[in-house]
Amino acid sequence: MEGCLTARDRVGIQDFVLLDAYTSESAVLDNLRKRFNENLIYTYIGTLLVSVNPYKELGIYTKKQMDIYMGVNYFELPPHIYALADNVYRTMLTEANNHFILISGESGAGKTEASKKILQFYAVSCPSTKLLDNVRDRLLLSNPVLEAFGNAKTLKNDNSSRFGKYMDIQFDHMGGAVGGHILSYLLEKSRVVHQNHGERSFHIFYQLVEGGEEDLLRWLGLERNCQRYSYLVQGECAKVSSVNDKSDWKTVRKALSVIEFSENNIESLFAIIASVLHLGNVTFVADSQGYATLNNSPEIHWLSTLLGIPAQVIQVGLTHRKIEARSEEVLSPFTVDHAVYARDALAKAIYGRTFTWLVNELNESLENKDSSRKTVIGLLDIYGFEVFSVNSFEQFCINYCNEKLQQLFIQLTLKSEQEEYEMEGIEWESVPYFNNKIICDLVEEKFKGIISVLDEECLRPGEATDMTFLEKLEEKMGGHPHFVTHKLADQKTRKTLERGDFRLLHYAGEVTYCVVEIFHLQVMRHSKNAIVKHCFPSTEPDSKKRPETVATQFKSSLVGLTEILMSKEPWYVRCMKPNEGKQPGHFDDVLVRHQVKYLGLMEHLRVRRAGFAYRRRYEIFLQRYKPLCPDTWPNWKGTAAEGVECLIKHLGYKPDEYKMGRTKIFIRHPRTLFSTEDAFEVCKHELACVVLSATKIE
Ligand code: AOV
Ligand code: MG
Repeated sequence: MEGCLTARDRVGIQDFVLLDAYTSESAVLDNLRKRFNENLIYTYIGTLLVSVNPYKELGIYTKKQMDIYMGVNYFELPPHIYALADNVYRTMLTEANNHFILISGESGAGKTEASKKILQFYAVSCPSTKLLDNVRDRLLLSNPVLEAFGNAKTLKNDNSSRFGKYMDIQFDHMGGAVGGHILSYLLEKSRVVHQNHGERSFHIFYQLVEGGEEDLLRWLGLERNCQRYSYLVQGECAKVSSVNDKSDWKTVRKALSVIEFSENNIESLFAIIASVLHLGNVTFVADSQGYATLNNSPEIHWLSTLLGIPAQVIQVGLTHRKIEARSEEVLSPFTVDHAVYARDALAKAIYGRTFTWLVNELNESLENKDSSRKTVIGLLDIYGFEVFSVNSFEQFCINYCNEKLQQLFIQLTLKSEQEEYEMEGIEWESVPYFNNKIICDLVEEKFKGIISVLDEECLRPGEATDMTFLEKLEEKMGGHPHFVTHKLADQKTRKTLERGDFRLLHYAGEVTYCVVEIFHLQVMRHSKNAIVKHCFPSTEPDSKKRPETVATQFKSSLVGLTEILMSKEPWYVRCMKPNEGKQPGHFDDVLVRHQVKYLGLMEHLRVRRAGFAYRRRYEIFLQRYKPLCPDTWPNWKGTAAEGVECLIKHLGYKPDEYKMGRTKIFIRHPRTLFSTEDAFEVCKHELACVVLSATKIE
């Protein structure tokens, strides 16, 4: 009977670490389900926040809620993304160091929403002055702009991020948000020219066509009809019920003004966006020799006007390849197929470079010119793990990126945590876990990994084909437990694999990649395009340098990202999807259980439950809390460890609440530290009063 249930039975527990019964996967799942059914989407594992996408507005992101969570100890209120944001912020201020929040989970799990909630929380809770408010507005408005240009509807998510984003929010020593910096990772450019059924291109195109002012559209030569543009109708779903392109257009337009994009820049930006649409409508016919020719169509006129390039250059550029032979340039005509390919490559290049330019402009606008010391909170919101029926180069990169972040999570939590206990001489029964390093290595290892093989094959143009690439992979990866192809598979698996595929067993599930797609894209990329040169003269890469494949560039950028993250204190939000149908109120046990498994939540919970939530070096702990004990205040004569021992005896810590390591004290529950911290605040206040009255007497 519902009435007989205790509150805990009904709503579950809010931190998996604190209760004894919650160690089995089923119990964790039960708890998540109970809470989800009560609209409680957040649960803690210590300081890690688990979030289950509710797919509906819950009314829990109001200003009132923000006020409630501001400056309150983490575990005193029900779990919330605001509690995490506030905790990170206050830790940053007290310890004066840098932090990052890693938001992970598969496509549609709620990462981007979580990152926006965190940013909004800081916008409201940080100190406010006229200057700071200006920075705040820019930080907030960078989101709709980036989403318009970098997000799109996919089968998994109506607002799917098609680029990786890492954003630093910079704070001054008073906690004011004074600036920001955005790093973007590999935009899925292929979406500009091709979308799978049920998917769209980037939002901005539809926003412009649906919402753009009459004058603007006339100036750009566009009609208010998405169906007119070949690049917008590949997925046959230009309209999405959950997306309002018209009102989003207004938001983006306004955001661009607040961020102080000049009218000139805004005009150029939309001229380029429109030119991509015109480009998509350019068609070719074969002449008597089978070479591509162009009718002098209106598209060429518009391209020439909008990009400021003579029509003649465009016509030649779209139908010929330029070959450099002994300092001479020779034109070689394209076949129709090649011309179509070159046209699409041009559209992708134009869009990709515009996106890079946009991020640079945003960064300029967010830059904090003051050179005084700052601390930062980094927000990492990338594209989530995804599997489609056909998986191409983009999925390969996206899933590799997720693999790397899972590895980082493992290194920073499961691995280093357990190693630290050992190093500190704390008795510890180690918790086994699946280490996905083996899959990262399979992809990225020097000379042996998939990316290496791809590079090697790309350097043999003419000789190498997608099939020689696959054969090389089979040769090098044969027998690897996470790699399989038609040839390598056992009989049962073989039936599920095409000859031109390879399958990776990722930490989050199996994905079958199409070799043709991956290989073709890499090889063709090196063909230079004269029109792009015209549009972006100064950004052409140094032609003397050996060209790098996109995969290698991406690998290097992920190494860079890992370095950035490793230098900061980590916090985690693990997002989960309750069902595949984007439905509110439906909790699919099998799907959630799968995520609990691969996200490593059980292992994390086991380590957390057996371990210690907080640790501090003896010197730091003693320095901060010594006023709480007459024996350690103002100066302690012995070693720091002895001082801490004396101090915590005085504070009445029970033996099972802490352990003394070689260099640090380990505290089991955060609440122990919180009560010490509260006592410290009272003591600080009393000390301040004493000092104040002493100065008054003087
Ligand atoms: P993602 O970032 O994790 O996917 P999003 O953050 O875009 O996923 O979330 C997908 C959709 O789920 C959103 O557009 C909302 O409709 C809904 N949603 C997510 N979080 C919440 C929440 N806390 N409250 C209400 N609705 C929510 V991807 O970018 O595809 O990996 O590449
Ligand atoms: Mg996203």
